[in-house]
Amino acid sequence: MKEKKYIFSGIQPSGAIHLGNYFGAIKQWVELQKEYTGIFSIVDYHAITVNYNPQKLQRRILEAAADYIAAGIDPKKSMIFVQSDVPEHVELAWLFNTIIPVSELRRMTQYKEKSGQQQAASAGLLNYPILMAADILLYKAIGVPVGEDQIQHVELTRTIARNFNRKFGKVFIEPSVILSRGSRIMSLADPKKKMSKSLGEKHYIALSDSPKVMRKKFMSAVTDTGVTMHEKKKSLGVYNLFELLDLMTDPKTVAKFEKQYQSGKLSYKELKETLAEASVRMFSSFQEKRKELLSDEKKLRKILEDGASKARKIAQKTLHEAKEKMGIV
Ligand code: AQP
Repeated sequence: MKEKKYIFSGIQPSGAIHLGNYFGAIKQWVELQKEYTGIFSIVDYHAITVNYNPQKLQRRILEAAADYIAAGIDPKKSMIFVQSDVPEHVELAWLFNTIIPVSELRRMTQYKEKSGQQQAASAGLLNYPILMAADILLYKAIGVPVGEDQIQHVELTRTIARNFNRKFGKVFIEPSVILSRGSRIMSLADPKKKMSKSLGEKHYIALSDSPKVMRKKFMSAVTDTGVTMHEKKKSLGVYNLFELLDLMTDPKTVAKFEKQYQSGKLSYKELKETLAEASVRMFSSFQEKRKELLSDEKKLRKILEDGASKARKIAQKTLHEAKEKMGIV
């Protein structure tokens, strides 16, 4: 029998899913599930490593589940589950805590950036990449489809797998990063920064934003940042809008605006309107589907429970192997 190959990825239920999450992660999950068994988690234990609102967490989890499915993740082909429903993730993370030097964690870019925004960064924020390594390695996933910002964490995951296998015997597979075309979408309001939920509303387009909001956000997108992309000579803001144009429209439209740009006659208004219309069109059926899914909370919860029970079977087996090698069982 042909052995099943898993890919693993996740999104934090820390806010509305945006164009960065979509093009960097979810869009490629949908394509990859044709070839692999996808294991797609809603990583709530990651989301609580920074300040968050406990009253909103359950709603955000349900919304993320609806987002995954409405975007095209098929619960019959892939496992969709909430990370905290599979406690093996934290148990394996603890085992990994014992084999990774603190210095490796301190040099992580995400830790440096996020700890700078917190009054007192939690140990959870420092240990975030260990939990992420456990998320991936529990399933012996061969690939991790993520955005560019997560490359460093996947590399650390590979290091953890290698260190463990060398020290205790082979259990884990070193996974590869799978990157898509839109692996680094920048903020609309501050294109020097990556588009991110935590930056605030005006920085991102949520897939669930109303057409009115999408138009407003695109029309206010910053274009002149005074900083140019070295090779392309476009400012960071314009470069980012062209990236989105490439992802959301057709080659003819891109060529038209490139021509305008090259001749120094780019109409920012027309470019932004084209982008706004393209994103309204691209996510209109997604939004209908999402609304429908959210109207049946029980059904969504059942999908998450089923996903967790399938994932747990795999997770328990791997955790047992790791504990055996470590002399714990
Ligand atoms: N701007 C982006 N461009 C491309 N990919 C992106 N991803 C995130 N932002 C971009 C990818 O989306 C997946 C889920 O990431 P996450 O839930 O960890 O989100 P994040 O990176 O934490 O996103 P935010 O919006 O920045 O959340 P907050 O602000 O709460 O931390 C990952 O594969 C990520 O690479």
